[in-house]
Formats: sequence, structure tokens, C-alpha cells
Amino acid sequence: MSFKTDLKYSDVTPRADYLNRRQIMAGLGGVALGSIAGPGFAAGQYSTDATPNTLEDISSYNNFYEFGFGKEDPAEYAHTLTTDPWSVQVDGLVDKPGNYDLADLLTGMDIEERIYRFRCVEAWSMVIPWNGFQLSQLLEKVGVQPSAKYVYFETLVRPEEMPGQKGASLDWPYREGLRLDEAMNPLTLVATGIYGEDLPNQNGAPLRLVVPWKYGFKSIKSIVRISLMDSQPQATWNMQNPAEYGFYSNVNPTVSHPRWSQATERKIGGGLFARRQETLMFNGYGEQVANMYDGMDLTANF
Ligand SMILES: Nc1nc2c(c(=O)[nH]1)N[C@H]1C(S)=C(S)[C@@H](COP(=O)(O)O)O[C@H]1N2
Ligand SMILES: [Mo]
Repeated sequence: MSFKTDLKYSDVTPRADYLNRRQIMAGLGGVALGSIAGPGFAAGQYSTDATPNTLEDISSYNNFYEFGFGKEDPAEYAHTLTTDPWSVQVDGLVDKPGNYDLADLLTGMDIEERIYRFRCVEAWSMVIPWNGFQLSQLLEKVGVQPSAKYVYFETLVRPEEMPGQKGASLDWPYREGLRLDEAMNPLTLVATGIYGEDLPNQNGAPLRLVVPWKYGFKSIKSIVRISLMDSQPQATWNMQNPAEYGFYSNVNPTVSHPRWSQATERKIGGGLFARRQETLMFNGYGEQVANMYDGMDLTANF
């Protein structure tokens, strides 16, 4: 495909100047330039109209234990992480297993902007304008076999570049998992960018999961393995302390963490005297996700 580098995307559609060239190229996957204004860039039916946090907030207050426990550690140490080359091992109950180069994995994926609320289990929150594609699209590409019931993810292990992995803080690799229907839900995103730029390393470059109706720790960063399984996979915080961190970890203001209430949250960036805001069931995404849990006791299956 030929791509005129001198064309400004803001000339094509106002929204597109928000998305940088690499984000758009990945999304287009070889389609003609004229389709930039196509469905992938339609004003987000899944996006919140809440005010997004600044890139400064989003990239300076992070949880990424591979780089340390402190909220400022990822911004301080993650810039040295090598994210190119990058490959993702896809295995388990799939038709097309393999060790996919990042570019191959992204081919054909429709990169969209999704402005999502993000709620950490520690009772702080942000609003983040992600760029990414639906996990369902990737799973369709690799071919999920009928016996698969869960999707499992792993983060990179590279202690030379991830100082937090030198100590025995967590049992590396960081692991997470979703039920297959959760993974296929249209809200479940694989993010490749924020504010139209490639993901900052501290936010999980080059690709990370975003599951906006679950506590933030489910949104695993810097993914190197995706595995389809027939039984419930291991998940880092769930293994660490199952009484405090359930496998589901759906945002639920009525189920307290054993050490604090989940009824309210502090939106980052609001200043010292900002009022806490009410936490919403499923972080406000009940309309899209509640039916997946019909008949489930959400107190027992927290
Ligand atoms: N690999 C990995 N993924 C991770 C974490 C981590 O420590 N390691 N922290 C999780 C937690 S607790 C949260 S709240 C979010 C934070 O994402 P953000 O820093 O992009 O806001 O990442 C999640 N994904
Ligand atoms: Mo978190």
C-alpha cells in the first residue's frame, strides 16, 4: 500500500488528527485511505462522555509492579523497556497457534478510540482515551476451538529491564485470565495507544488488556502470551490473596474489599479537595455486561 506521508490526518477528518500514523496504519491494515472516516472511527458508541484525564496523569501515576511498588516507579523505570521487537505466543485451544510478531498480530485489527472509565481496586479511578482493537477480533483471527472456555494472558519476564522482577515481590510472570464470553465482549479491548500515541511503556506497551467493568489489575500489561484454555487460568492477585482478589473482580460498590469500602472512589487529577465520587456497579458498564453474570451470586463470585 502506498501512504502519502505529507497528508495530515486532520485534513481528512477532525477526529483522525487525534490518532497518530502508526495507530491508523495498524487499523487500516492495507485498506485505502478513503476509509479513514469509516466505521472504525465513528464517534464511540462505547465511549464515556466523562472528561478524560490528562496524559500527564495517566502516565505518571501507575501500577506496574515489574518496575516497583510505587506509583511513580513505572514512569521512572519503564522507559528502558525494549518493546521492539515484540512477539506474542498464542497457544492452547486455537486453530492457528504460533509466535506472532507484533506487526503480524496487529494486521487486520480495527484500531478505534475508546474513552473508558478505569477503576483500580485501590479505590482510585481515571478516564482514559485508549486506542485499541476488540480482543474478539484477535481471537477470531487465531481461531478459538469449541472446547476453549477461558483466555489466559502473561506479561513479559525480563529482570534485566524490569527491576521489580529482581526481588521476590510477586510470582512472575504477571498472569491474568477471563472467561471466554468476557473476552469476546465488545467492550474488552487490547490497547495499543493512549491519546493517539503509542502506549507509554509505563502503561503496558506495546499492548495491554483493558477490561473496563473489572478492577484495574485484570487489565494486564505488556502481554507476551495469550492462551486458550478449558479450565480457569491462574491470575496473579487471585493467587496472591484469593480472599481479597476474586477471579472475576467485577467492579461492585456493594462488595467491600476486606480492608476498605468500594462504595466510592477518588478520581486522579481532581486536586486535594475534590469530592470522592460514587462507584458504579460494573463501573457503569452494566448495560453491556450484566447479563453475562445472570444467576450468579456476585458476593460469592466477587
Ligand atoms: N503486568 C502487569 N500488569 C498490570 C499491573 C502490574 O503490576 N503488572 N498492575 C495492574 C493494576 S493493579 C492496575 S490498576 C493497572 C494500572 O494501569 P495504568 O497504570 O495504565 O493505569 O494495571 C494492571 N496491570
Ligand atoms: Mo489496581
